[in-house]
Amino acid sequence: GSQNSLIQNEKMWKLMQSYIKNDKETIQQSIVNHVEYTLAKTRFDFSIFHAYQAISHSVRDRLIEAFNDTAQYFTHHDCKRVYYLSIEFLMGRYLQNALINLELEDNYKEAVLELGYNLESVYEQEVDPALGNGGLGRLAACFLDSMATLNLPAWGYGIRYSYGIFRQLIKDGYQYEVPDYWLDNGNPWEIERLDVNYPIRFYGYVRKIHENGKEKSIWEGGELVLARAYDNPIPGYDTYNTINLRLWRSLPAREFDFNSFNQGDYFKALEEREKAEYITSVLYPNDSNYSGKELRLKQQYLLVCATIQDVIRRFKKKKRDWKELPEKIAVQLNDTHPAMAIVELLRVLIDHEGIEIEFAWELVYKSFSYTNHTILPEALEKWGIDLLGNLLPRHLEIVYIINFIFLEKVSKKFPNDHHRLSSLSIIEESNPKKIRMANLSIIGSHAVNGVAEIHSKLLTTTLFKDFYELRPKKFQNKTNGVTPRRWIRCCNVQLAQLYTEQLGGDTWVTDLTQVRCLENMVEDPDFQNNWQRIKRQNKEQLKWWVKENCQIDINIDSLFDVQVKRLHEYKRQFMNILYVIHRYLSIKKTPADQRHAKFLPRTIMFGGKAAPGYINAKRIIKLICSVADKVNTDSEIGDLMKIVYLPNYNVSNAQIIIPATELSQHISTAGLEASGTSNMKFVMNGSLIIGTMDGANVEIAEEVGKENMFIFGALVDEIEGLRNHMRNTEPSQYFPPELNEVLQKIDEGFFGAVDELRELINTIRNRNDYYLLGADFKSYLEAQKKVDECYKNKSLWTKMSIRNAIRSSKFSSDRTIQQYADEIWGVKAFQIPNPSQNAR
Ligand code: CR1
Repeated sequence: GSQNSLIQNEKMWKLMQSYIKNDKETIQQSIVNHVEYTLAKTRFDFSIFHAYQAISHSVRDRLIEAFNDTAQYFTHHDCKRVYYLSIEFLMGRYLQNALINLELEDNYKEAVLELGYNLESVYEQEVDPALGNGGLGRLAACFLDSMATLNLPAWGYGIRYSYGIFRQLIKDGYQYEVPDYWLDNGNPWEIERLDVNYPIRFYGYVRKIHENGKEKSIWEGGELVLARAYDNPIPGYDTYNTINLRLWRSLPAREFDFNSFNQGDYFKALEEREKAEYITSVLYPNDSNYSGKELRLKQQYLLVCATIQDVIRRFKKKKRDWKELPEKIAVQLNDTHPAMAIVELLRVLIDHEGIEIEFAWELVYKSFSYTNHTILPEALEKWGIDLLGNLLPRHLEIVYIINFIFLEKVSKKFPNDHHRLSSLSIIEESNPKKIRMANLSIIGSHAVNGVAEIHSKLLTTTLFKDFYELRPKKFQNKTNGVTPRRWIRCCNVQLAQLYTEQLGGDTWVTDLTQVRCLENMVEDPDFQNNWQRIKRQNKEQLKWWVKENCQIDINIDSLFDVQVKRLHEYKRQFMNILYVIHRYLSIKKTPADQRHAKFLPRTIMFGGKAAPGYINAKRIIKLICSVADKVNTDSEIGDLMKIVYLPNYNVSNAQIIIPATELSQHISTAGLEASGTSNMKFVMNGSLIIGTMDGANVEIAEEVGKENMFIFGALVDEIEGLRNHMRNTEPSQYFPPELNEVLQKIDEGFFGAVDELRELINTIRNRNDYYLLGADFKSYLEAQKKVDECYKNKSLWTKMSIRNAIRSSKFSSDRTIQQYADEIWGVKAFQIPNPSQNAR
């Protein structure tokens, strides 16, 4: 732990009171100082990457001033704090976002230009910090931006993985995974806290002793490692507040292994120590899929244990009663991955602080709340009791105690209802027995929420029905959102400019509802022209990116049709490509001289990573690439149709792809996509949606109007019936003829790779079409037809696009976070005064 001694020296303290100025000369001097003293560069070995490093260090200095002031201010006001615990934070690049939030982009642009650099090219030098898989991790990142901007006393806690999500290469139509050692060139955005290290224990045993007639539990033995803090400043927009994302890295504990040492095995001793570093070395690359690996549980516990020590140390800084704990802290669990925090806090309170269990339990569940992100059964975490009891023996005991107390209460309310008891129990009575992390999270929290209306509703009627009947008021909805800073202001600079001009200022960046005022511009021809011009420029940029990264020339006048997201069967990229094949075959059947009249040119783009072990997802990539090969080289097709697999989809290329998209696909089987968040980003950037009534699409339709979208497919209440129908129907009768034709072509080897593509189509044939591609295919075709019709009418399309964008303000994560703050956390804003230059 750190020692809290003061800076006593007056001279030193006085010198620390001044702020760095932000005029051009001072910025230039600070950059040059970093070139000379931080990087130690000379005239003869200096690249644009070094310029990026120096510029980032100069921005970092400014961030740190605000960061330190904010932390002090929160401490001084003793505010209630929010701790957002997440196993993933998918941050994306920092530099541009930091400059925009600090409102220093123009100053730096000018300063850097005179030093010979174009700021935009400098941005491109940054690696994309990708410590997350997809929506869940990116949501956590958007939330941090909103918490900072809303001046909330909040901190994020996560893991500093040495390897982020793998880099995806596409070769011969197959995905290859390359390790992402993102720290290779250093990371100017973090502050390593050499003095913040917490011990973390694994394995060992529980010893019982008796003191004053009471039994005490002591967990000891096993292995110790250290968790070290790395702080990442998160600046708010239009505020001086800068909050913290604290990431933990594992290190060997300081005690030397004297046993091996005394036996003379020095190298063995060092080898043992190395193992400790391995714990936080790699992010598990599964999205919505539970893998059950011990190392993953170690990661989760390391995050939880270090965080709870940090939180308690901060709480105890002031002398106060334990009963104040829930008035001073709110801990949000981003899914069940950090759920052991519930048990860990209880353990510390009863075993270390000597608090009675009933009272301690009350403090715990009042402090915690839990967000569920999926109802997919394969994603639900259930740890075998052998594995858990071996790694965390005391925690297993405590889980049994919590469960016992809880079930006692339930059986008073519902006597003899064994079925109910076994579904509510934390323990699944399977062989071997398992700990259900979702049940633990619900029982240990005062609030539980889903991430879109339809999803929250499904939680209370299906997955968590029994819990809902027990405590209906515990269950809430918090529809997801995305930050307009990164997803409009940074990624679509021209659209942002248009908004600022039209609205006479840029306060829309923190109050997105203002863009609704542009409703009266929808019919304005000048406004429409500007809108089209901006979309076209964004399309140019993507065209260039595709040329650079895929060596494919795409038609700027074609409809840019995009599906980018993790590869998953429930997301139905498969259905998309099957439709593309149908379209291709239809073009081929049409006489050459009629093709251009009958078909609209389209560029269909896919992107997204498959989990390395997810065979079917990889087969879908192969199918897309095989079809792309065939179609793109078919001289009869020309630029009527191009298919592109955009490699290595991540936050920084999303910032290029999304503003350039005209149609985006969100076509999951109803009920399976909890929310989706890219749908919100696309809509904000004027893309139309083709999609099912699932997740946040439902609320997007409420906001922008169904007539401005292409909605199709079965509704959630129809799914069960359709699945039964599918299982009871002759396979040859089940698929519509258009789909049968497509499947037959694949089966014949028309696209090559026959063996694996046959395996793929067999996963939906033979009464096995779990995600109901067959049931939705027909209405998908009809929706696609409407897309073509609308796109032919350029002014209609433009108006629809404008309406989508200006009616999407609900989906700002500022709205989401304000609701969490008011309805779950009970925290208030604390805005620190903006210091006048040169005086603190
Ligand atoms: C959901 O699949 C949602 C994000 C963020 C994902 C997606 O629909 O938008 O969470 N779930 O809430 C997930 O990653 C582990 O579960």
